[in-house]
Amino acid sequence: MRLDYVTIFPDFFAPLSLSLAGKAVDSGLLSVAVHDLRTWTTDRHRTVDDTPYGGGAGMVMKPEAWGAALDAVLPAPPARATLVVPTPSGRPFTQALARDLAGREHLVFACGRYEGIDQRVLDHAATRAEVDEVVEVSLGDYVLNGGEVAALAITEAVVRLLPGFMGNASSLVEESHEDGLLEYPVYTKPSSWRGHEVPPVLLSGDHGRIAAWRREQALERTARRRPDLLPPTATGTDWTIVPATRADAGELLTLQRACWLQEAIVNDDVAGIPALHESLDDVLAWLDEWTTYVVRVPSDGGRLVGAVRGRLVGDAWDIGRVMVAPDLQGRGLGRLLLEHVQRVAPPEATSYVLFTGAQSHANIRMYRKAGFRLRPDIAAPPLAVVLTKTRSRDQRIGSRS
Ligand code: JD8
Repeated sequence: MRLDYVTIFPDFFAPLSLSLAGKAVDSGLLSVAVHDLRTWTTDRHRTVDDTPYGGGAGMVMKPEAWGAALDAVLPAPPARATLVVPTPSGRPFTQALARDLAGREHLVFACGRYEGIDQRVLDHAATRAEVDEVVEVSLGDYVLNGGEVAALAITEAVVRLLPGFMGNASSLVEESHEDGLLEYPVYTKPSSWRGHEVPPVLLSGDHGRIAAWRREQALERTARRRPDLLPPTATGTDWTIVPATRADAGELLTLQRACWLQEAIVNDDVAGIPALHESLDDVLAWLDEWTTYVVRVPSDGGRLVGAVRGRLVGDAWDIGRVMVAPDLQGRGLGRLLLEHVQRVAPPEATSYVLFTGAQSHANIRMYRKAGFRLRPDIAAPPLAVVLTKTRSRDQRIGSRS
């Protein structure tokens, strides 16, 4: 693979020779060249920027030097290169894009500064025979001062995927974002450190249990930190679980009234159901007290179709307000919400507790299927029943990470 960088700060790429790319160059896997854009300026001040047409703050990078630089750096047809342009307005850089770029022969990074590069440079590049694609890409939703840092990060993510580069290719498979989940927590010797123990399952030698535990940890961590990464359920509906915000309060109030009207009918009890008597302020108030998640359907205008909340009471994770829009019930969303709220419980929680209407047989079935058991020995609100579930020690340890 060939990598070219065009920048007004060539020294920014000195680390390339040090890092992994350096080794790849030594092993002939990679050829790298860094080019100073000012090489292609024609005035004695080596000017690369000017004021923006249409006014506004800052300066814009002029097209002439860029055009000349790309003339020189792009390969001669029929060879082609991919022009990679880091920009905050680019498509998100992902592992999938890294894999895609790693499959290409030649990448040319155009590293902008100031307010950015005159758009005509990119529009013109897209028409050139020696350019197979102009990839405008963003490293993330924050603002940097230029494209160099992004180019370095993209380089590392791409080069390490090159065949024959990573010592043991197998380790590439198990990584975050490779299987769509975040990584499970990792441990090494000593098994006890400053009063912190390694999860016993990892010392068990039982590879089946270890694999299951790691999968559970990856799911739990992803659910807590990146619910947006979680795969849609088997029903294929693009449900996305996200932390609730105060902006959700109105829709939450509407949904809970719809859901608990059903409960009131099957349990023949309107007066005794708090969810039916709450105001918007009540919902806003409990949103501050409870850890709450909502489900929205992007393909349905982001409609709020489900929710669940949890809070720690003593050492029990108190689960409540499991809501599914009436028209979407029976498709597994309730189970998904129940799994999610269990995963995000803090390590202090040694058990889960919830209650539902004594006549809410569908709910009770779902909870029992999820491992909860009825607790007639625990006092329940009028016309309701309590169910609890013990939490495994490994689940608790894992939720620390
Ligand atoms: C390229 C100029 C600075 C950006 C005015 C600050 C990527 N994830 C990312 N955040 N920022 C960049 C990025 C920023 C750049 C350039 C990439 C070229 N700037 C500009 C617009 C607002 N200044 C990036 N990838």
